Amino acid sequence: MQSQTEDQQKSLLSSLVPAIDSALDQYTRAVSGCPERLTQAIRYSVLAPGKRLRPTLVLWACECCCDSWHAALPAACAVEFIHVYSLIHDDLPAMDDDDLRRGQPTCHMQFDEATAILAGDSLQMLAIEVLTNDLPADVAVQCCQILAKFSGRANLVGGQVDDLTAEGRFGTILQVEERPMEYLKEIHRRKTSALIEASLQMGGVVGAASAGQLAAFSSFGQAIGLAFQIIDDCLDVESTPENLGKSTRKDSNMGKLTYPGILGLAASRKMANDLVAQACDSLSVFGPKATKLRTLAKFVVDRQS
Ligand code: GRG
Repeated sequence: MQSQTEDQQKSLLSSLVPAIDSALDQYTRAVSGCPERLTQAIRYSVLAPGKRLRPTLVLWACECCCDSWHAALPAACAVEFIHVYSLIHDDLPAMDDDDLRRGQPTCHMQFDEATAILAGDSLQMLAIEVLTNDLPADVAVQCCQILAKFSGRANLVGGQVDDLTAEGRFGTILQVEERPMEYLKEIHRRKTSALIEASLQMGGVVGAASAGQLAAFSSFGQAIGLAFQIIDDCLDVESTPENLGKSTRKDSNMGKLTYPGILGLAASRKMANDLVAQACDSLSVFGPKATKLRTLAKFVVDRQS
């Protein structure tokens, strides 16, 4: 991995994007009964240039277990649909109130609030539809269970509620001042790491992973998820909207709880690097088969956008 140049690393990381984008395009085409405006809003947000990090994790986790990623493409798209729904809803005025996402106006700015809410709603159901239509029944059930758990009230949505609570949105801020690091870690475990862990679990399930392999994916997902969020916090301070395709310095300007806010930039980046090293160690059960996942983990801390 160390001998790879940055260009080789980037081309490996984007190697599955054309296959993922083509499947996302197929799954979001107009269907009878879906109003044209809704199809447009869904496709506007889904097909915008995202990094496709989560679908790539699904596919490589599957490949680690059964030497091929193709069977996991429906699961990869399902995770991306949930991710995009969460971005659309997070950008709404009632949540983070953002007007730029993936380098283009957010869904509610391009269309309107009601359409953005409904596009997000549709994407949740599209994820379930794709899993149950295009995977063998037993695998589909397990993938639905994983996705429901990690994107539901105790994880993605719960993490979002606690994040809003930490902003003081609902009145009293509980426990944040006494234990800011613990509170922050717990928010990000649910808001960011959960969907990353779900991606690896779903890829593993499609690839018929053993219990030990699934446990290794969980440790890896939790560690890179936290590292990903720490770097996201750092980039919010260090980067520009042109580079990130979304607004910057919003968190620090709002006095939001962030890793660089608590630890400073250098210590935050060190923490992220330590987490990535720990994540890579947790994949030892796969040996060289996990080289691509290890490369992706390194990208999480090296990324500039
Ligand atoms: C609305 C239920 C609900 C949850 C919202 C997605 C989210 C939770 C909040 C957005 C802000 C944020 C800091 C999320 C953490 C996860 C994250 C960094 C998302 C962005 O993921 P990328 O960088 O995005 O992979 P792309 O556009 O590349 O797919």
